[in-house]
This record gives sequence, structure tokens and C-alpha cells, in this order.
Amino acid sequence: MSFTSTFTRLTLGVSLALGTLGSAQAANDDVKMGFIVKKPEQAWFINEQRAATELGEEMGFEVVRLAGEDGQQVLSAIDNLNSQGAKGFVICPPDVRLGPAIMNRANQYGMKVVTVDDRFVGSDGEPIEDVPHLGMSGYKIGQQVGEAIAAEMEARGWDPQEVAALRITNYELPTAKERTDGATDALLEWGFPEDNILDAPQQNTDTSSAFSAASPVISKNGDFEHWVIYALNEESVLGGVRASEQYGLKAEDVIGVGINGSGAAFAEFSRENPTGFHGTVAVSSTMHGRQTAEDLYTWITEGEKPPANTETSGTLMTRDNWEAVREELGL
Ligand code: FCA
Repeated sequence: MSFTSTFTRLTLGVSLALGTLGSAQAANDDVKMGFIVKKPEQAWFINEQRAATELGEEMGFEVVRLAGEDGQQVLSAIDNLNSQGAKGFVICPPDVRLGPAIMNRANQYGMKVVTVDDRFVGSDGEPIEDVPHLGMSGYKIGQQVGEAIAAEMEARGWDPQEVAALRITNYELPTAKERTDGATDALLEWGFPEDNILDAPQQNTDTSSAFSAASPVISKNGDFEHWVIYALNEESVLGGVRASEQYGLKAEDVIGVGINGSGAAFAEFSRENPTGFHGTVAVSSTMHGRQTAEDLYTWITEGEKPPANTETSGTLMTRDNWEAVREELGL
């Protein structure tokens, strides 16, 4: 589903709800839901939780924002929500394989669950279809990353044979793999030499794990003067860019393209001098937060289960257009 159609679904929902505000609010004032995220300090998740909370204020329900950085913390958060009388929660889990354990606990309490961003996988390694999910269309957004990198290599007149691609991977997380696979395929299709793609597996999805993964790869391949960098998100690409700087690579020799379009990218684009972080494919964390909260609210109050899987799309954001794209996506 495209951003536009999802957004229409959201706007319609809000205006319908506003139209019946009096009775809806009187009836459902006590509706409380949790919004649990794996990385509460990251700008993407801060914005997502804020957007859900604001929608709750508009529509008359309460959102309890919680951190779930590991399995234990998620289970305690669910216990906590139950003791507060919450009827369900939206979650981006710290590990998608926790899905069955999280669902066990939620089912014990009769809570409804919607996943956002990272989709639960069952013991068979397949997505748990039963739990409604909203997340980005990983492969397509990855392709946009690859295409943006290729276009910028062309603009800079680089010979691809002499460029190294630093691919920061996290194959434990399906959405991460889809994104880096999409970027890789787009680059290969454009004619990038496969042998020049160098892997840097990261342990997590943040800047420091990407920095640790990238450093040895850059250090071992010092004969490359030009580098392109991609990963599942902009935080990780920033880790790669910081590592490239540490090895003395200049901004004009590096093309990093991330994914998210969050405060991490805005801070980088606001620096006085450009860095190797060329751009990021922005997705609306505002819409992800609002839509999932609204879907869960409708499910709780009207019994209407949200769609099994909603996929959102992205827009390339660079130093030149980031403010306009930010506004367009309501970020
Ligand atoms: C994953 C990533 C986040 C964000 C989100 C949509 O959870 O870790 O940075 O890209 O998907």
C-alpha cells in the first residue's frame, strides 16, 4: 500500500472520529493502549510514539509510551500495561523472534497486538500473519537507496570498478535484509561490480554497532579511494560514515544513503559542511505512529481487525530538499 493511500485511510478515520466526537469520546474516554519500542532513544521511535500520543489526544484515548529493549523489558511492560487496564499495544519488538512469547503474554491478558516496523516471526521463521502489521516496504525502499547511490556515483563521475560498497547488514531482522538486498540488486543492475561489495555485519540496528562493524572493513581495504555505504537505516549508515572519517576519507569520496528520515538525518543535513552522508530515503514515522494507534483503537472499540500487512513507501531526502520532504511527510 502506498503512502498516499495509507494516509487517506488515516485522514478519513480522523475526520470520521471527529464527526462523532461527542459520543465516541464519552464512550471510550477510558481506552488505554501501550506503544512499546525497541530503541526509545532513537529519533524515529521518539517521533512514532509522539505521533500516536497526539492522535490519542485528538481522538480521546490514552497512549502509554514504554521501552522494550529486550525480551524481559517487553514482558514487564505488558504486565505494567495490564495493571493499568490497557486493552492492547502497538510494538516494535527488540527481536522479531520474541513474537510467540509476546503473544502468549498478551493473550493471557486478552490484549490486542499490532506490530509496527519489525514484524514478528514464528518458530517456522515465517511472519506471524495473525498479528496485524504496518511497516515499510523494505525491498522497494532498499532499491531506492541503490538507485540514489548509483545516480550520485554518476553525478560525481566515479568509475564503479574503483569504488567499494560498504554493505552494513543485519540478517537477523527480515526487514533489514530486504532493505539491503533491494539496494544491492539495484546497484548490480546498474552495473556495480559484485566483487567490490564488502560486508560488515552489525549486531544491532544502531550507530555504534555499525561503526564497530564498518571500521575493520574500511581499514582492511585502504586501497579504495571511493566508498558507497548502505544499511537498514540512517543511524547505521551514519556509523559507517563516522568510521570512514576516522580512516581519513573525505566527504567527497563517500556516498552514504540511509533510510528513515528522522532527527538523526536532520542533524546531519544541518551541519555547516556536507559529510559523506549524502541522503536518506524518508518514510513517515508520524504516519506509522498514528496509523497503528488508530488501527488498534478501532479494533478495541469496534472489533474491526486491522489489515494483516500494510506496506509504506519512501521519498529520497538529501541536503538540498530535506526541509521540504520533512514537511510533506509531516515529520
Ligand atoms: C527498523 C529499524 C528502524 C526503522 C524502522 C522502520 O525497526 O531499526 O531504524 O527503520 O525499522
